[in-house]
Amino acid sequence: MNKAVTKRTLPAGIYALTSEPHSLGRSNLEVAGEILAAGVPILQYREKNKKVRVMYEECLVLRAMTHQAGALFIINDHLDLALAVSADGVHIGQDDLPLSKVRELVGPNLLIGVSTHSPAQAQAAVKDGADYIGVGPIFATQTKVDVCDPVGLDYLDYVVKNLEIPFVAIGGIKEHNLAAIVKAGARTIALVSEIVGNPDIPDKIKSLQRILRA
Ligand code: 3NM
Repeated sequence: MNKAVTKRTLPAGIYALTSEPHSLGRSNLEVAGEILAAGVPILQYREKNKKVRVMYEECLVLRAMTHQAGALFIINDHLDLALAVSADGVHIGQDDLPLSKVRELVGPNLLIGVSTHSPAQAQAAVKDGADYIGVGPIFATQTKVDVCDPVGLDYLDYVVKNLEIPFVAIGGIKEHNLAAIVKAGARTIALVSEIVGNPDIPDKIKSLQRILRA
């Protein structure tokens, strides 16, 4: 695990996710290189349609790159991959293996993040020992195909006011609505298409960081 980050914390700032289908023809490695060079503290590898061997090869390289950059490296869904490349964490959804089983399999040191879409799901994730939760989709998104309707700022507000667990706001977050998310109390903010789908990733990240700092 990244030495600067202890378990049960999540760095503030941008939480970037890969998505090669949205990356304008660029590879995950190329996109990740630009994201990490811009100082993004968390990178999640999220690919839905690649063969496991291909993902493994990519994640080996991304693990080395994130180490070099001092960023957290989290893998979506695949706990075998997370273990195989010594990622910092694994991120699971509501339809994946139960959190208690994932914890049993990965041990105490891997961060486990859980996507949640309602107060009941958030409470369950806290009770079952998640290290952080995803809170979303705040706004409509085309990036995740099987996701529920947007939960809006109300659910974010619930988490901010009622739960101690670290969380990341996600879903339809763009430069134009980022300030509203920050104002609502989010410190760590996940964006997929707004970053990987931009022709000028360094410039886009600079603009996002400016809003986060303001
Ligand atoms: N998880 P974009 S929404 C991966 O609500 C993911 O749990 C979500 O993509 C959730 O930033 C989402 O392009 C996709 O809208 C976010």
